Amino acid sequence: GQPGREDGGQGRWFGYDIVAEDPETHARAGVLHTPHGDVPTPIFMPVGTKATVKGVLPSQLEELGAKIILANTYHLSQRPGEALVREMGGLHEFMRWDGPILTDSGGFQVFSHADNVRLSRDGVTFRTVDYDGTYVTWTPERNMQIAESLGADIVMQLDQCPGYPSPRSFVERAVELSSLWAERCWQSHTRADQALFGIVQGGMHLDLRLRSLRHLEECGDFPGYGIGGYSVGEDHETMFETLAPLVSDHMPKGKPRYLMGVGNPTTLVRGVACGIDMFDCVLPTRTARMGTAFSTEGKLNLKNARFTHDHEVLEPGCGCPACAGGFTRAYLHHLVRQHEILGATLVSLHNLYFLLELMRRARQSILDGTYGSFVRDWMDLPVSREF
Ligand code: PRF
Ligand code: ZN
Repeated sequence: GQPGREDGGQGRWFGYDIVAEDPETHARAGVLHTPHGDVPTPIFMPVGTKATVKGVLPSQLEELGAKIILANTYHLSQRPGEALVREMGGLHEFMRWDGPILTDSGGFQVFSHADNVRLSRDGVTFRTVDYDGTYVTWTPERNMQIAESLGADIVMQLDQCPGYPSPRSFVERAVELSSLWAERCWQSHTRADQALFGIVQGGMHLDLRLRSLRHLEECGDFPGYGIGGYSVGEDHETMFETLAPLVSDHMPKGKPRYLMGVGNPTTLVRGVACGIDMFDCVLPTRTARMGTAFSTEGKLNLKNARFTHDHEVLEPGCGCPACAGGFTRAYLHHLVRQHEILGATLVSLHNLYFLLELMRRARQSILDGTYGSFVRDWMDLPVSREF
């Protein structure tokens, strides 16, 4: 059980209010209440895996309008270790970001960063390839302990995310394990100032997705749900075939829905239409470090020689520090080619702003009841064909 969960009144430490529903689509605008402040939804959450959104100051994140950021339990438990973070006053204090933070369990990172991964009903054992190569065993209880030491506002259950394609029996087993772990995370989670989200798995099988959701609803009263196991190699249409009915017909309406690891602008626009409230992805910052900027014209690969003499900013009219500051594509082309740190920072700021602003505009259009035409307008832009 979770102490403090009963308080459903005003001033509660966690809760979700729906403010408006779009008449044409399943989109909703809401407010997520956390101990570190309110989060308007739909929202994009910048990723700060190792307790830093790479190359960007917390004050700059605030300036961009970021309301909540991510960090990762797997990486932080390896370095500097959750004990150190706790000793330093918790994640907010350690990284000097006083807004809401969500930590992912690491259930996903284990499969992408570790090797010799062994699964059992009791948890997961793996070798930490990118750190010291030692073996680590995580039970759901141990994973919750780490999450509680880090002290984020929202924490995710330990889960297993199968790749695509995977045999149905493999996905079924992942649903079983994730359900079992959800229950043990729920039972062992003790921090009253932290919301624990369950995660729906089930690959591209709607019946397995529904089974996963039902298990979660049976094992606890999760204040929100992650939707994992998408954007793992499938194409857009395959993804929306099961995602759309799962979210709009089956997920409980009054709780936030978080589509994990998805940051493609077109998927955000379409996901919001299905009723998704939260997104995160390394895409804006990772592509920025490789010299690629988002724009309504499509992706701009700034390394390309065609930008050598380009006097334009990345996106005319954009309010980000790179564009509003007048930094030209020619200058960014130069910085990126020379591997100058400022190039990565400026393009990261622009790309993050692009997704944050996209979700702000989406939210406004839901409030106006015009989200259907917002989606159609987006799909007419060249950028929608590139992402
Ligand atoms: N599970 C967890 N984190 C994730 C995913 C998942 O399935 C994904 C899949 N797109 C990204 N991040 N715990
Ligand atoms: Zn910009």
